[in-house]
Amino acid sequence: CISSKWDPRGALIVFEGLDRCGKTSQCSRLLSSLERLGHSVESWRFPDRDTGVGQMISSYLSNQSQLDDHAIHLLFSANRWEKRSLMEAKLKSGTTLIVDRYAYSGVAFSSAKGLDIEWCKAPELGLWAPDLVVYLDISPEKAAERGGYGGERYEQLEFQRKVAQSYRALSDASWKVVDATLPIGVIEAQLREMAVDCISTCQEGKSLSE
Ligand code: DGP
Ligand code: NA
Ligand code: NA
Repeated sequence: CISSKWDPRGALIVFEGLDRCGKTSQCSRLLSSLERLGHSVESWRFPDRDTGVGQMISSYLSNQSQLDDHAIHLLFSANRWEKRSLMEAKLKSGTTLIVDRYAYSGVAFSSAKGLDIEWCKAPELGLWAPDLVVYLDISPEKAAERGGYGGERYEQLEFQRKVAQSYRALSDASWKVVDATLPIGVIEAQLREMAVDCISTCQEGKSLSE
């Protein structure tokens, strides 16, 4: 724990789910509504494809390069580590971060390939722990029906079924599971309420944890 118990700070709000669950558009809606409410907030996503490591990940995802499953796992993790100190600075300065995918994606996608789950978790240890994890829940079949996948490496029904199983194994009672098949506006309202609650808890001085 690096911050005094009483420091008000921004909240770390993480969104997880299968590809095509609607996370990305819900993150941008949430960003706008929190901004309208006057919160200091930024929207982030992992992988962050703009860094050097992120470019290697992007090339792997678009099948332009091949990498050992362990090696790519460590690159995804490194991509989160390279943003850790900026994340800390933002949170401590009172900015809330809405994050589209985080360490849970790392573990869910790599363990879906058959890598040992404990091995997958190890490089993620020490990243900032989210204050709220929202799982946008959709069946792999329904997700696949949504306007087709973009054609990246993991966007295949069989693999997404395995990812769904991995997420189930990873999730705990603290996760907020939201039905991703509800109307967009209904989901948006649910997420806004969860986020506002979470932000006020952090403003009351919840300490950052690893
Ligand atoms: P996105 O930009 O959210 O569409 O993510 C790109 C793809 O990479 C998507 O299929 C999810 C997957 N992914 C995201 N984070 C990780 C990670 O840390 N490890 C692995 N293996 N896959 C990830
Ligand atoms: Na994707
Ligand atoms: Na996405």
